[in-house]
Formats: sequence, C-alpha cells, structure tokens
Amino acid sequence: MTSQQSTAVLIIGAGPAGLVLGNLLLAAGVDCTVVERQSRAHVEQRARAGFLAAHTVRVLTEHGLADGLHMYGQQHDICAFRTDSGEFQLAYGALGRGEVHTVYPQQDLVRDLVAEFLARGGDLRFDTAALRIDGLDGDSASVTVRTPDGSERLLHARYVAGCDGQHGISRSAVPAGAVRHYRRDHGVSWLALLAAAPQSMAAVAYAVHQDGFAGHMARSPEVTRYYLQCDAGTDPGSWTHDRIWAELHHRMRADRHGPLREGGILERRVVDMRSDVLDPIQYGRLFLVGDAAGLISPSAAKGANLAVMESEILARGLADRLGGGDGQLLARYSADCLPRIWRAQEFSHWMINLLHGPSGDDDEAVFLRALQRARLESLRDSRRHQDHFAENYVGI
Ligand code: RFL
Repeated sequence: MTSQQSTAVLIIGAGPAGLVLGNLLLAAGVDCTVVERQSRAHVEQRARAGFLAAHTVRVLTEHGLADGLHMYGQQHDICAFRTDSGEFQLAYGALGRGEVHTVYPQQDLVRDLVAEFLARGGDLRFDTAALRIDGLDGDSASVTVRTPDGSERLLHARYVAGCDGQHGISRSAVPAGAVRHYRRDHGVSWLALLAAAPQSMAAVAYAVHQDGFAGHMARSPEVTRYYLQCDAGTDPGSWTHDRIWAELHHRMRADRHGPLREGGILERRVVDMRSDVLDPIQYGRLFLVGDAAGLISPSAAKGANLAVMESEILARGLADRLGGGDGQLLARYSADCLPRIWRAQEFSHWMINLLHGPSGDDDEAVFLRALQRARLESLRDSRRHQDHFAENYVGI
C-alpha cells in the first residue's frame, strides 16, 4: 500500500453533505479532499430529494452555490390534504415565518456542487472507496481507500468528515459504547415513483385514504414524484404502469378533485420509513454529517436540508480550528446540531402519524384513526396550528 499526501480535512462521500462541506471549506481557504466510491455520472443522476428549505437556499446563496437553483428551481408554497371529507389547502408561504420551498432536483444540485468544487480547484476523486478509518484518537487520522485502478492507498488528514450516508463506513468507525444509537422503524413503506409527466396540480398533495397514503410532489416541469403506501417487502416490479395510475387516481380521489396527468414511470423503489439518530455525532477526529449522522424518513423532506445545515455548522468549526482558533466552535458541533436534528425528527414523526392510519376494525385501530382525523381537522381549522405547521414544514 502506498501513502499519499495529507490533507487538512478528508471528506468521505460526494452527496449533498460532502459537497456542500467541501465547497464551504475551499471558500474558507481550508485544504480538503473528497473521496466518492461511485462514478461522477452515477452521483449526478441519482434522483432523491427535491424540496429545499429556505435556510438551505440561504446557505447555498451566501456561498455562491445557488445559481442553478435560482435559475431553474420553482418556488412552492401550497400544500393540500385530501381526506374523505374533502380537500383543504394551506398556503404555507403566508403562514408561520412566511418561508417557501424551492423545488430543485437533488441530482441537479449535486451536479452544480461538483462543478463548483472542481472550478474552485478542489480535489475530488470519484470511483474511490474509503475502506477503513484509523487514528481517530491520535494526532492525525488516516483513511485507506481503494483507487480506480484497484490499488489501496493511505490518505492522512487532521480531520475526517463522514458524509457517506447511512450505509457508509464512517458510522462503523466509531467504537461501540462511544455513541448512543436511537432508532425507530415506523412500520410504513412507500412505493416512491418518478413519473415523466408535469405536475397535476400546483400544490403538494397528501391523500389520506383507507387503502393507504398517496402523495404528489413537484420535481421539474417534466417530472413529478408520486408516493403510494405499500406493504413492507413489496417488489416494486409487481406494480405495473396501469396499476400504479389506477391506484393513484383512486387514492388521490381524482373523480372529485380532477384527473392526474399520466406519464411513463421513470423510477420505482420501495422506501421504508425509518429514522435513527446517533449521539454524539463526533468521535475524536471524525465528524458525521447528513444521513451518516442520522437518517430521517422522507415524510417531511428534511434529509438533504439537515445535511446542508450540519455541513455549514461543521465548516465553520473546522475553518475556525484550522485557522488557529481555540477549537471551542468545533467541539460544539454535535451539541449545536442535535437539537435541530431532533426537531426535524419530531416533525417528521408527526407527519407520519398525520398521513397514515392503521388498518383494521379493532378498538385500537379505530381509536388511532379518530386521533388522525382530529389532527387533520385541527390543522384545517386552527390558524395557530397552521402557523406552527408552516414553521416546521419549511424550517430546519
Ligand atoms: P448521500 O446522498 O447518501 O451521499 C452519500 C455519498 O457517500 C458515498 N459513499 C462513499 N464514498 C466513499 N467511500 C465509501 N465507503 C462510501 N460509502 C458511501 C455514496 O456513494 C454517496 O454518494 O448522503 P448525504 O450527502 O448525507 O445526503 C442525504 C440526502 O441524500 C438524503 O437525506 C435525502 O435525499 C432525503 N430525501 C429528501 N430530503 C430532503 O431534504 N427533501 C426531499 O424532498 C427529500 N426527498 C429523500 C427524498 C430521500 C428519498 N429516498 C430515496 C430515501 C425522497 C426520497 C424518495
């Protein structure tokens, strides 16, 4: 194995977390290297998030990373809830803090962040997988990576940022007992779909239905995201084109609220609603960021937004420390992020309970569905509840 030059910060993973962190560090004059196990084409085509919170847009704008999203993103400020008793809409841009979402597909944001990082002279290595992290308790850390030619190299760094998602190696580099792992399986699964069709309505629509939840969300003028609640373990391929559109029309109550614009299904995958939080999200020289620090169910569209928020806080701490500061800011990384992570988890959990009721006619199921109805009615009728919703829906 050959040893290579050292860098101040080695970033594992080129998703939103790693790329925002890398760009912010370069802007602050901090030397960093990003290693990504996938190819550039792969990360620039991986469709996931789309709803960016106002805070995310502010951070990206302040650091010159938002040209694409300002040019092509769409502002979104209305969501609708459809139930047996009809539809109500919340114009959340006029509620709470008056903040709106910017809809910009995650893969487009990733493409912009890669281009900017390279334009700023950043060292970004695709097809390079981190295999092992050592020395987190010592004077400098080292990461063993597999290079595109298949050989192994050792990269040294003063700090390592684990931005490698929920299945990366960074989480497992933290010794057992040094971190508490909180987790919850919400027992709900969604068939997540991307349809080659324009939006069917201006609003994000959440349909609460006895046959299961259905959702409609903008992505781009040509592509719309839909969700259908499904059984855990469902084979996505078992849902044919016709079955998908029939079920979407049925659960979105198209007969009452208007038809959906159909199109080819570009992507279908089953997403289990699971959440977890690590505490602390730092161990020695390793800092966990984004999905590596905590996974959040996509029910409230918070994951990519948390990743950006954590990257900003970490970049500030690292720049301060590496610029000769006393390290207090960096030492507070975990304590600064965790309350915000828990707020997002709480809202996301609340959304899951708002959107899904248990099936069955036993007393408990009937009771829980009555609570769900009461929650929806409170949101429909109470201005204070709507303000609180709006603040948490767009806020981070
Ligand atoms: P990512 O995006 O998973 O990136 C991690 C990167 O690390 C690489 N990697 C490694 N590289 C080198 N060596 C290794 N050993 C490595 N192991 C892994 C991976 O290849 C990858 O490139 O994590 P990051 O950066 O923390 O970003 C998190 C977000 O991607 C995620 O939270 C969001 O997509 C969640 N999410 C949404 N978030 C929002 O804020 N708004 C939304 O509207 C929204 N919609 C969604 C979503 C997630 C979804 N799915 C698929 C779960 C909709 C869906 C359907």
